[in-house]
Amino acid sequence: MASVTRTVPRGGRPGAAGTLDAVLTWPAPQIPQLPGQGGPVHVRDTSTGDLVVAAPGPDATVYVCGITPYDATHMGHAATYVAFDLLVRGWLDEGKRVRYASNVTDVDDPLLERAEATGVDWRELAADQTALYLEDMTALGVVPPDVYTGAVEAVPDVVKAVEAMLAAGSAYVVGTADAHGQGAGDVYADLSADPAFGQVARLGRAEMLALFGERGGDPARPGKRDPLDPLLWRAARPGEPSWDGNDLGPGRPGWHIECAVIARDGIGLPFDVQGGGSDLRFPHHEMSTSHARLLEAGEGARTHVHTGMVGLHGQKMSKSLGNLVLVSHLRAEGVDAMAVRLAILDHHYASDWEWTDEVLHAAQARLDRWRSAVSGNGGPASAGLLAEVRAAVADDLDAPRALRAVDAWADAALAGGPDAEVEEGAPGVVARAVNALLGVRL
Ligand code: 5CA
Ligand code: ZN
Repeated sequence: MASVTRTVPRGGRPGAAGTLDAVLTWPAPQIPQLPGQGGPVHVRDTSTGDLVVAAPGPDATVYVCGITPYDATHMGHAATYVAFDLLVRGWLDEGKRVRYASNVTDVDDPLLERAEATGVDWRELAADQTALYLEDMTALGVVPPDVYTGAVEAVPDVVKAVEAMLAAGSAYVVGTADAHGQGAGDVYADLSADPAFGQVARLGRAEMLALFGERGGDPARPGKRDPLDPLLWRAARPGEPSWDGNDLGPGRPGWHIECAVIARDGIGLPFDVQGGGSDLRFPHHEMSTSHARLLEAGEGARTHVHTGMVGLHGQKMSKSLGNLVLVSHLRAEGVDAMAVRLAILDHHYASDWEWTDEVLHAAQARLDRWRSAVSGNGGPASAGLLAEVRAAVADDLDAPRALRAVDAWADAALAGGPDAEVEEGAPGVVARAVNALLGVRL
């Protein structure tokens, strides 16, 4: 069994090797109090296309898929986490008790391949990149998850879940040459055990097969009952990290079961919203929702919400392509993280968009303008603006609409003039609203 050490101290840089500080999180931003309360937050459910109330009950639960820490944090990641941060802020403004869980995929093929290619220990790579990510999220003012678990920490619970699926007949073993010990093989989920499979992405079979092959699946693996059946437990191979799998034999967890188990243990099943980028719709969320249904013989996420892809030079920004703009690089260049956040918020979360220098310059100019608009003691009335920003966030997290409203208020504030109506204290209310609801500190 590989010895598992991780060295990410709370909110800081990796410490001396050999110490496991498993409390992965970052400092919570202060969320100012606002007068009144927001209405119910609606989001677009990507499985049905309908606009739905994001959390119908008094508690609001969300699981957002976290990073695979081999190159963090590019603008696509940042946009995705800022989008779900608006959901959390909208819910808090609505008066919900929010429970937010997320993961770090700190054992997976892409991470191990990058570590191998660069000659860095995979644990060190994961710890370094996770630490950078924590700093980036802190700088961007993202509200941290309440439950934040690495795949490594989740291994014992994944093992139990896979054993239960085997016992229930919803999983099976495919033998491997290298496997030894009791399990003696890789374990796959049997998708035919889940009649609801396919309802998240609603794709045809050919498209599912193609995407499964492109995004980490193994449709050509001999011995599977269905080419789409996803891996739950990978038996140990020489040179790969592995953990005690109890009856499964030594190995490591599959990707989709990791998120199903961390969500179940962190916020319980079913939960309100499963979030991530649109690249996770299939197979990842289709599979993890299917696993969740089989684990509890019920429901996984009630609603799926997916962010659009941020591109650079006409292609999806991705670690594998290497066309990245990193938040940490911008920060190192002295770019204000609040300008980065405003650049993201200038796009509706569900649309695909391109990162350009122009986008950032426009955001910097807007930030300067807003800051001067709130610098006085008095300004145009604040109540209408507060209501409009609240309504925009509640309406499928429509950040661009909220930005236009603040722009209009700032224009009026800066125009001033002898006939201008001046409400004492309005700039303070506006600054607090922009901070609490949009996460932009002025
Ligand atoms: N660890 C898995 C999820 S369990 C993973 O997909 N990690 S990731 O590092 O590749 O991506 C982290 C999050 O950022 C995911 O929600 C992913 O959908 C999102 N993401 C990745 N690239 C982009 C992009 N170019 N634009 C928008 N979101 C992106
Ligand atoms: Zn995930």
